Amino acid sequence: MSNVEETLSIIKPDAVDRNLDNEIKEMFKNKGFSILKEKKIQIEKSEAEKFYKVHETKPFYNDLCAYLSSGPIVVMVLEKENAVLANRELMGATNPNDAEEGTIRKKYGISIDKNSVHGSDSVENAKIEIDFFFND
Ligand code: IDP
Ligand code: MG
Repeated sequence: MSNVEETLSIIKPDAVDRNLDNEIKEMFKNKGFSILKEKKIQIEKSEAEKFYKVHETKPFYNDLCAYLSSGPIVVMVLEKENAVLANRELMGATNPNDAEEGTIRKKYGISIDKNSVHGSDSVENAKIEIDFFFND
C-alpha cells in the first residue's frame, strides 16, 4: 500500500552561506522527493526558540537558536513515499562525523551544530513544522 507523506526540510545557514542550496535540492530530487513548497527566509531568534522548543532544556539550546536565526535558510515541504524516514536517511546522523557516505551531512556538514540540514523526525512533528512555516 502506498504511504505518501510530507516532511519539513530546512537548509541551514551554514549551507546557504556556502551556496549549497541548489546542490542539496538536487540530492532530494535525485532520491525522488518532490519539493511542494519552498522559501528562502531569515527568522528571528524568538521564532527559532519556538521552532526548537523541544530542545529548550538542552545545554546547546541557546546556541542552536542563535545559529538558526543567524542567516538565510531555505525551508521546504518535501513529498515522497515514507518521506519522513526517507529524509532522515538522506540527511544522515546528527553529527556529520557519524554520518554515512552518500548522506547530505556526510557530504556537506561541518560539525554537530553546523550540520547543514534539518528534517522532521515524525509524521506528527512534520505536520506541526510545516504549519509553523507555511500556515497561509
Ligand atoms: P537532528 O537535527 O538530527 O534531528 P536533534 O537531536 O533534533 O538532531 O538536534 C537538533 C539540532 O541541534 C541538531 O541538528 C544540531 O544542529 C543541534 N545539536 C544536537 N545535539 C547537539 C550537541 O550535542 N551540541 C551542539 N548542537 C547539537
Ligand atoms: Mg531533531
